[in-house]
Amino acid sequence: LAMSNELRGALDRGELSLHYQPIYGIKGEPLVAVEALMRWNHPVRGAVPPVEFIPVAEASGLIVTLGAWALDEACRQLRQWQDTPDTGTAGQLQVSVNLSARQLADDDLPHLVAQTLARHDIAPHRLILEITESMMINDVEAAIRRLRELKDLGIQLAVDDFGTGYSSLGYLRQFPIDRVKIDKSFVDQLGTSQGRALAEGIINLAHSLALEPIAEGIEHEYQSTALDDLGCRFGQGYHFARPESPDMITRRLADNA
Ligand code: G
Ligand code: G
Ligand code: MN
Ligand code: NA
Repeated sequence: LAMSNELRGALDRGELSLHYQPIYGIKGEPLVAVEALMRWNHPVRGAVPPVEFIPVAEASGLIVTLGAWALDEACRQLRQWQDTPDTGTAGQLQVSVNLSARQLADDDLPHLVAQTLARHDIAPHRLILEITESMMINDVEAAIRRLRELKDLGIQLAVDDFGTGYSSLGYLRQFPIDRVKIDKSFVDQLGTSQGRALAEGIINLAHSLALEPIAEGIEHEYQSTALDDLGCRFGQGYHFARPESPDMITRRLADNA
C-alpha cells in the first residue's frame, strides 16, 4: 500500500521514464523496432525494478493511468527520433508497448490509442501493443472483440511471453494477432537437441499461422545463429542490446547500427 501511494505521485513528480530495448533483424539488419520498458527512479530507493512496481500498479488499478502515460511517451519519443536530423531509418522504426489486463479491459483503450497516435502524427502500423496469453483466455469473446477494435486502427499486435501460457492452438487462430514473442525460456534451451526441436516447433507453428516470431532473451551468438537456421528473422536480448536510454537509441539510429 505504501508503494501504491508513492507510485501515484511518481508520475507527477517525473520519476517515471521509459527505456527502450532494440529489436534487430537476426541476420544483422539495422534496428527495426524498440520495446518500451517502464523505469521508476525513486528519490530514496533508487531504481525500483518493474517486476516490483508493475504488479502494485496493476493491483491498485493505477496501471491504466501509467499505461496511458507510457503509450503517449513512447509515441512522443518515436516522433522525436523521426524528427531528429540524420537518424537514418527512424522513419520506419516501430515501437512496442506492453499492456496490462486492466488496460485491455478498459472500454476506452481503442479511443485512447487512436487519440495518442493522432496527437503525435504516428502512422498506426508503427505501433505494436504487447499482450500476454493469459489476458486473452479469461473471456475469449471479449478479448477477440477488443483486439479487433485495436486492429481496426491499423496497429500491430504481439503476444508476449509466447509459449508460457495456456492458450490452446485453437484459440490462437481466432485472435487477430500479427506476431508472437518467443519466451526467453525457449531461447535458453537452444543448446540441447530437445530444446532446439521445441523452438523449431514454435517457430514453425507461428509461420503456419502467418505470425511473425520474434525471439526474446538472446544472450549468445550461438542462439542467434540457431534461431536464424530455424527461420526466425527477428530477435531481442542482451546479445544485441539491453534496454537503454532514448539518447542511446538516437545514437544507434544515427550510426544506422
Ligand atoms: O526490463 P524489465 O525489467 O523492464 O521488465 C520487467 C517486466 O515488466 C516485463 O514483464 C515487462 O513486460 C513489464 N513492463 C515493463 N514496462 C511495462 C509497461 O510499460 N507496462 C506494462 N504493463 N508492463 C511493463
Ligand atoms: O515480459 P517482457 O518480455 O516484456 O519482459 C522483458 C524483460 O526481459 C525486461 O525485463 C528486459 O529487461 C528483460 N530482458 C531482455 N533481454 C534480456 C536478456 O537477454 N536476458 C535477460 N536475462 N533478460 C532480458
Ligand atoms: Mn514485452
Ligand atoms: Na516477454
